[in-house]
Amino acid sequence: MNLEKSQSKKIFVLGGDGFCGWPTSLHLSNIGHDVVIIDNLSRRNIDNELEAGSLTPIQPMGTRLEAWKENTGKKIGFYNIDIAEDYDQFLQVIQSEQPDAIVHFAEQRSAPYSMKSPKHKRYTVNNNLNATHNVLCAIVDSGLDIHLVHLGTMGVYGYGTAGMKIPEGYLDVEVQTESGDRVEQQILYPTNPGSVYHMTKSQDQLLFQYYNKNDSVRITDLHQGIVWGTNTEETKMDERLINRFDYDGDYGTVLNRFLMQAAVGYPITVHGTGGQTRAFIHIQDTVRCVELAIANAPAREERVMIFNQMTETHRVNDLAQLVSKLTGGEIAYVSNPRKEAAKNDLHVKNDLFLSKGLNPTTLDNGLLQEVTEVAGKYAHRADHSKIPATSTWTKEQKPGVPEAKEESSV
Ligand code: NAD
Ligand code: USQ
Repeated sequence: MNLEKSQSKKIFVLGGDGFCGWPTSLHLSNIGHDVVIIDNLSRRNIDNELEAGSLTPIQPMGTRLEAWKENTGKKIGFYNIDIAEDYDQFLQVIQSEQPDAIVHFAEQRSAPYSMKSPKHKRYTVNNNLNATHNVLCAIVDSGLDIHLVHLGTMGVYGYGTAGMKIPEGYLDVEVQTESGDRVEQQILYPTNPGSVYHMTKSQDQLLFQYYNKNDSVRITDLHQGIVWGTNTEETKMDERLINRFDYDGDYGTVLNRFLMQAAVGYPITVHGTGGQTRAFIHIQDTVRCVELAIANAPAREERVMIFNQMTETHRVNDLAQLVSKLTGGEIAYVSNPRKEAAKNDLHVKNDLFLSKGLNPTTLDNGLLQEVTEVAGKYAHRADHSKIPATSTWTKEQKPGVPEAKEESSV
């Protein structure tokens, strides 16, 4: 599908080298937007720090962009800028390129990494809050009317409610005044983050609320669930366009870890009893949601628009059982390295994206394909010693290492 010329926009993708940012950049370029990636490649440096890499063989940025041009004839721009640190350079690029929209993925996104040590906690807070604040400040400083689309998380809500569905950002409340009258209001849903990383996303929300109120910045905040899958229509075009697949104990997310563990013959690591329920979305739907968010920008005086970007909820143990049934993989119930509720129910509203035309990819039609086409194909690249989740939330928690592996690693 190609956009009409009048609908084509200049779009900055901050964090466009990452797991969500790369396929989003390709998709937006493919449908006819003029895309510029800004990324400081910090995620690749963290791979070096952790001595863990993507299961898939991702290419350097130059090779990626060249391959995109060869396959489609389209050019994507790239600037290596740390948006948390290099404010002046970032502002200058905004002023010279004049984007219509900025999609902001550029944060440290792993909860376990953010809990590893005081150094990692402080890096995550400094990087994420300064990055988001610099983006907002630069938009106002530039004097341009730029629509900001930010990738937030379902984790800002916490994962439980009083029994109702989690609304899209705002909660209806009724308060009693001094005179006894009852007044109805809508407030930002109270945050309840479960890690330093999730806490930074809660604080991002306040930055958005403030800049929206004070400077009328047009903002869409996407409260995204856990992303699974690897490739999209665009990243499948050429092996050099392949997306990253994280499986290590810090950056690997639960469903992709289970698929990879089953494919390489490692036990499927369920933390605790696996009673945790979480929201999920396939990477193909992530890129489509960002497209829809850009096409449905709020008006200048409108409050921050919040979408719940998820398509299904699942209990961790049910996912492990499903993957085990599909692949014959063995399940290991390991110690939970996180301080989190052992069990929760989760019901979420996602009417906004469905009403705008999202047609979700569900687990039933993508799971097995993912195991065979990605996890199985690149199983030989896996470093099994990087699989266990060893970053603990407090000194009381123990790493999530399967028993037999614990013995063999001593
Ligand atoms: P990622 O780590 O793969 O990508 C983030 C990118 O941002 C990296 O390429 C990194 O180099 C870049 N970056 C970080 N700090 C930067 C800075 N200061 N300046 C410039 N670039 C910087 O993460 P991802 O999985 O693609 O996640 C992207 C966003 O989506 C994150 O904000 C995350 O919180 C959110 N999100 C991700 C998931 C998921 O399951 N992956 C789920 C919900 C929300
Ligand atoms: N889990 C296991 N076994 C594993 C790995 C994880 O049981 O091997 C459990 C965790 O204990 C947790 C759940 O699975 O209960 C989800 O963990 P996760 O690592 O898949 O997800 P999370 O830490 O919440 O973070 C990821 C992304 C983050 C994003 C968030 C969306 O890394 O960027 O914001 O998903 S959400 O979970 O909806 O907040």
